[in-house]
Formats: sequence, C-alpha cells, structure tokens
Amino acid sequence: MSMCSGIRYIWVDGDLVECGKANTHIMTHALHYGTAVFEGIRGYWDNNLYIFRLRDHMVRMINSARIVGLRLQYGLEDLVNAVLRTVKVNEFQENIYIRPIAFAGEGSVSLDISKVPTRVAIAAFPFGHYLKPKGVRVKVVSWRRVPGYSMPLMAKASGIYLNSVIALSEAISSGYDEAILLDWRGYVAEGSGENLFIIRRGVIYTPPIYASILEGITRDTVIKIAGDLGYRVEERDIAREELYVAEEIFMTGTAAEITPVVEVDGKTIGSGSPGPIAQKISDYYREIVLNRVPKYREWIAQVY
Ligand code: PY5
Repeated sequence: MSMCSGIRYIWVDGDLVECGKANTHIMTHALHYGTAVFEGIRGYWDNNLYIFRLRDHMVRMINSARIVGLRLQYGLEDLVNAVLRTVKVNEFQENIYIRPIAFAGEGSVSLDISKVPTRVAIAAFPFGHYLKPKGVRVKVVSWRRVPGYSMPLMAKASGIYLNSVIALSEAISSGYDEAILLDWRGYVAEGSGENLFIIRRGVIYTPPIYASILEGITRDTVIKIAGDLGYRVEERDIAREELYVAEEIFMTGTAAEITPVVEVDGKTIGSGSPGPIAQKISDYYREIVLNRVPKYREWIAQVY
C-alpha cells in the first residue's frame, strides 16, 4: 500500500502500468538468484524537474547488463526516453528517486540466464534524504567487500548487494548508521551504498577502482568538480587507520549525495561535525544538480 503513495504509473516492458498492478511472478529468476541490474537516479525539483546525469546512469545500466549477460532489448535512447516518459506521466513536482531495473524474468530455475527473458521496469517516487545530512556514524564492519575476482564490481548488479545488506545490518545492529567495507586486501573500499572520500593535509583522497568499489557517478562528479573549488583529488589506497586521523570524511552516492562522516569506530572525525571542505563540496553539488552552474548543464535533463 505505502509502496504506491505518490506514484501513479510504473513503466514495465514498454507500458505504463498502474503502480498497484506493477507486480511480478514468484518464479521470477531475479528473485531467486539476484540476476538483475539496476540504477538509482535523482531528479531535483526547482520550478522544473532536473534529472542528474541520466545518460551516464543509463550507460552504466547497459554496461552492467552486458557484463552479467542479461540481454537488453532497449538501447540508450529508448531507456533515456522511457525514464523521461515515466517521470512526466507521474507529474512529480518534488525531489524524486528513479529506479530502473533489468531482470531475468520467469521461465526456468536453471542458472543459465540465456533461457530466461529479460524484463525491464522503471519506477520513480518522491524521495528525501537517504542518510542523515548532518553526518553519519560509521563502523568498519567485519564483512569484506566481495573481491573483483569473484564478482564483476563494475556492474551495478542486484546479487552483489547481499554483501552490502549484511554489512549494513552489522553496522546498524552495533548502533551505527552506516558501514564501511574493507577490500580483500584490507584497504578501505566503500560504504554499503556509497563511495568514500577522506581529507588529509587539505588533499582529498578516494580509493581507486581496483579497491573493489562501484565506479560511482557521484564519485566521478566530485572528482570533476573539486578543482573548481581549489581542491586536489587523488585516487589512492586508503588504510583503515587513515580513517581515524582524517581531517574530514564524506560519502558520496546518488541516494546519499554528499554525506559527512562524523565518527568511525567510536572515534570522532575532525570536530565531530561536518567538515568545511565536505560542506563546500556539498553546497556546490546542490547548485549543480539544481541546474544553476552553466558549465555542468550537459549533466542535466530537464523534464517539463
Ligand atoms: N557504491 C555502492 C555499493 C553503491 O550502491 C552506490 C550507489 C555507490 C557506490 C555510489 O554510486 P553512484 O554515485 O553512482 O550513485 N547506491 C545506490 C544509490 O542510488 C543505491 C543505494 C541504496 O545511491
């Protein structure tokens, strides 16, 4: 019932279906085996609706499908237009989150997904903050991020998220807001659904792609915009204990946006309140997603 509050239609395999009727069968392959790829995209309302980096998200979804072997019957233009159509028909006039998903449908319990049709759905719904905007308390959890030699981490694939779910659950049951996962080597990888940045001696560092991270689009945004504010960003391995001595830490993600980290493993970061650099980047990010920074207008899809 609450799943459909604020949503009229969901796009399902090319049709707009009333939210309450947008269901799938119990024998859906993806439900059993995690055989799906998805995206998380935000739309920001400011007298119009602005979708942030829509094309980049749909390119990643197409790449994710290719990597896991899900055949997609839609191209980039089809998917971009389908998202715009879904958002328009719902007549949203507030901040939203868009969740496109391509999944192995019904027809077989075989692990061979070539025997199963791929289905595609796009849901969009009103959405506020994902993490506490004033800062989160995080725990380096005992579960490690799955290594890239076991899972294709460049794919935003549903099955991989069981790793994030158990990591977050450990953090929450220990009284924290969010988890940090180390990679298989013991270096910092990322949060359960966010990339991570630290600041030391005024320089911003973030783990490299090979540290078992998802190649986040918000991470890419921060790397590209930090220079405008006079900051240097370096991709390099981060040791666990560097978290404890960092001047600032923040997490990035479509859902999380730019969220400051104020405590790690019971140790206060900086002054224990959001750091000034994270704040500046967060403020600038806000201006960009609201289409107020001309040089980044190519990142915005205007809906109405
Ligand atoms: N790492 C992981 C494991 C993620 O799930 C996400 C995004 C990111 C990093 C950041 O990627 P991006 O900047 O491209 O969003 N997580 C999703 C999101 O919409 C789902 C979170 C529940 O933010």
